[in-house]
Amino acid sequence: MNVRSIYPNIPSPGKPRAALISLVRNSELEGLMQSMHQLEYHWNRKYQYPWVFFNDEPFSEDFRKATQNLTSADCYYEVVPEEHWSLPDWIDEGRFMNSLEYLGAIGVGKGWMISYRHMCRWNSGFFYKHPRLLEFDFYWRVEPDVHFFCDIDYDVFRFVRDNKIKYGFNMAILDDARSFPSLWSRTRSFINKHPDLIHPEADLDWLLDPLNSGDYNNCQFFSNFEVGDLRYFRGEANEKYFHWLDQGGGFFYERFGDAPIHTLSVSMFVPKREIWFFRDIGYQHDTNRHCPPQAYDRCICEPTSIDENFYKLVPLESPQKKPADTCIRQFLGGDWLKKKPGWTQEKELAWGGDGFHGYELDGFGEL
Ligand SMILES: Nc1nc2c(ncn2[C@@H]2O[C@H](COP(=O)(O)OP(=O)(O)OP(=O)(O)O)[C@@H](O)[C@H]2O)c(=O)[nH]1
Ligand SMILES: [Mg+2]
Repeated sequence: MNVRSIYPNIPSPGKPRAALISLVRNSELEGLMQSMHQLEYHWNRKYQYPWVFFNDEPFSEDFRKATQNLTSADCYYEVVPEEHWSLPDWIDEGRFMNSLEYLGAIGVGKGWMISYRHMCRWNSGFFYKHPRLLEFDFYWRVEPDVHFFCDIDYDVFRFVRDNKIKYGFNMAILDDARSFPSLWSRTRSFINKHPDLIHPEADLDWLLDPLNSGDYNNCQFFSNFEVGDLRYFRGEANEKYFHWLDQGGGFFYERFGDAPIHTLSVSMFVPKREIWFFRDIGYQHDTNRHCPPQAYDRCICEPTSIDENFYKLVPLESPQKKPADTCIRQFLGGDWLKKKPGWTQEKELAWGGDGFHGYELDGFGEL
C-alpha cells in the first residue's frame, strides 16, 4: 500500500528544512534497512522528511533501490569529498601509524581502524559543510543497526525549530578517556584563547569533575542518535573549535570521537535550555538502550532507568575515574543529584512510581 494515501504529505509553508542523515557503507545496507524501516514506521511516514545518505565511495544500485523502497520521502545519495576523508598535510603519517598500533594494542574500541578516524573527524567537523546539507537547517542522525521502539506522534523537527533547540540527545554516558588524552587540555587552551565565544548561559559545569582538578569527566552525549541545528554547527564558535582540535592532530594521533566533541561544543557555546533530552524516544545502539517510562501504549520496550548505560562503555571495574553521579544526572542537575536512601551508582535503579518529571524548559513542562 502506498503510505502517501494514508498520510498525505500536505506541504505547509512552515515545514522545517530538515533531513534524516546517515553515513553508511554499501555493505551495511541490511542494518540500515532495519533502522530506516523502524524510524519510517514509528515516525517519518507521517512527516516524510528526506533521507540523505553519505558514503566515502559511490552507493551501489542495490543500496539505492532498497532504501528508496522503504520510504515515500526523497532520498539523496552523496559521496563525501576526498578532502574531508583523507590525511591532512600537517599530519605526520608515522605518528598516526603508531597511534593506530598503540590504541589497537590497549583495546580502545576500533582504535586500530584508519576509517574510524576519518569517520569521527567527518562527523565532528565536515558533515554540516556538505553541499547537499546546505539546503537544510536541521538533521537527525541515523546509524545502521539501531532500533526505534516508540511511536512518535509529533513533528520532532518542528519541536526543535519552534523551541530553538540546537542539539537533542537521548543518552548521556561515559566515554573511554584513553581515546582522547589531550582533548581536555586542548579544549582548555581554546577557552583561554576565545573566552568571548563561551555563551553566558552555557553550562560546562556538568562536564567538569571537582574531585579531579576540575578536569573533563568524560561524559558524552551518545551521538549516534542526535537531532541538531546545522546552522549552529556551521557557526563561528563550533567551527573555530573544530579547527583548533583538528590542527592539534587529535583525530589521528589520538582517537578523538565526535561524541565528546559535540558534547563539549554545545555545552560551551549553547544556552543549556537549547539542549534537549529526548527522554520520550525509545532507542538502542548495540548494548546501549533507552526506553521511556510509562509509555506502554506507544513503545515496545521495557522502560530503562535514568542511569542505564552509564557503565556500558567504561565498566565499573576500569581504572578510569568516574564522576560522582551518572552522566545524565550530572546533566539534569538539581534534584537528580540528591541521593535517595540506599542509592549507589552500582545499583541499577528500578524506575520509581512517580515517573520521569523531565526538567522545566521555558514552560514546555514535563516530557
Ligand atoms: N561509508 C562509510 N561509513 C562508515 C565508515 N566507518 C563508519 N561508518 C559509518 O559511521 C557510523 C559509525 O560507525 P561505527 O563503526 O558503527 O562506529 P560506532 O557506532 O562508534 O561503533 P560501534 O559501537 O562498534 O557500532 C556508522 O553509521 C557506519 O556505518 C566508513 O569507512 N565508510
Ligand atoms: Mg555503530
